Amino acid sequence: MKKSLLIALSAVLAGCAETTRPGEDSGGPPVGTLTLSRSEMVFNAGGDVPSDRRTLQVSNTGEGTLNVSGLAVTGEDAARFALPGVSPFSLAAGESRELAVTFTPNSDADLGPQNATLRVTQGGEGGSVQEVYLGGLSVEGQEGTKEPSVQWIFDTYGFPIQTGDEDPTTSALVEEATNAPVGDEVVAQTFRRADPTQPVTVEVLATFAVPNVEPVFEFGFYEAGAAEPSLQKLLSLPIRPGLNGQRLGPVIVPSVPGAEAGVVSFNAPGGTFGFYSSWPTTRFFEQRTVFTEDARNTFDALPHHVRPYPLKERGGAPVENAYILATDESNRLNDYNDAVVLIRNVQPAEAGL
Ligand SMILES: [Ca+2]
Ligand SMILES: [Ca+2]
Ligand SMILES: [Ca+2]
Repeated sequence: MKKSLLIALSAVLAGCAETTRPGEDSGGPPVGTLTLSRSEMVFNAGGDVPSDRRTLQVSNTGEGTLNVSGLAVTGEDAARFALPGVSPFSLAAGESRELAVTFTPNSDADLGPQNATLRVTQGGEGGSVQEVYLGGLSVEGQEGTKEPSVQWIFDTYGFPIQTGDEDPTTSALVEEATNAPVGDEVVAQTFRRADPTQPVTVEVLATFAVPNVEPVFEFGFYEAGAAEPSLQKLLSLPIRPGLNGQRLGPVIVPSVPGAEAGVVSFNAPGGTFGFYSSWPTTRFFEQRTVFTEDARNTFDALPHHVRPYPLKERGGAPVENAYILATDESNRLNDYNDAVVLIRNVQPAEAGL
């Protein structure tokens, strides 16, 4: 009785294994599916931070065993990136593993953006490969003129956008303060939602600001037109971990529900709106708020403190309805690297007040 039950069960199991599912080779056992948590990773190091370490999650979202047979960094600056202590490994169905990836610039000799590619190979010889873009920014140090230029920040992400900086090796975007657009910048001080059925998303690409006052900054939107704008906070940027206020891809604390992987979504108002950042530091100024609308930046006679750049993909193609806002929170250094924020699903509404 028991024996026949076992045989019957074995037959059922064998039947399952032999079932062909859509997308699988007929007749083979179920295979693992390699899923990576990100397709790009950015790093910055230099000054007080000799090396930067970030994590990549590797998951097996298939139904069989996943064999990760190769992890290789290739490209011109491959030697700056490493996966310490990692060798080929297997994951059972549904398992995942965090991999540490490090960026360690060589010396002051290679300041600036450095790029490589992480290739993750699944299976045996001729197995499928997935790639992760690696961008590392080697900085001279922290704060003041040791910070990187916005051009180097864009270059590290691989975005082929010209900021208009005549010398990307120095932190200042413009040598002389000006209200005029520079480089690929466009005139856009207020915005509308582009696709009204989709949310607007906000992602902090970088911040190089005063790093030791909590929070480094807050960021949000407001409906345009009111004399006293009602500020709607979307996120704040904590001073930790590490020097989070001097960082590419910093950690954020969302103020609204529905944030995923550092991207905050919100349902923008039907009319026009602007974006703001608030800076609590009293070291150089008193708790200032900086607006995309020049006319609201009454702290400066030259009030153009947010420069919008249309996003371009790594291959050079423009990305519709996506803009990077480069903000300068003071009128000391003209660096515009204090908050570099990517906004998607917006269109410029008007040139300004
Ligand atoms: Ca410069
Ligand atoms: Ca600044
Ligand atoms: Ca700065």
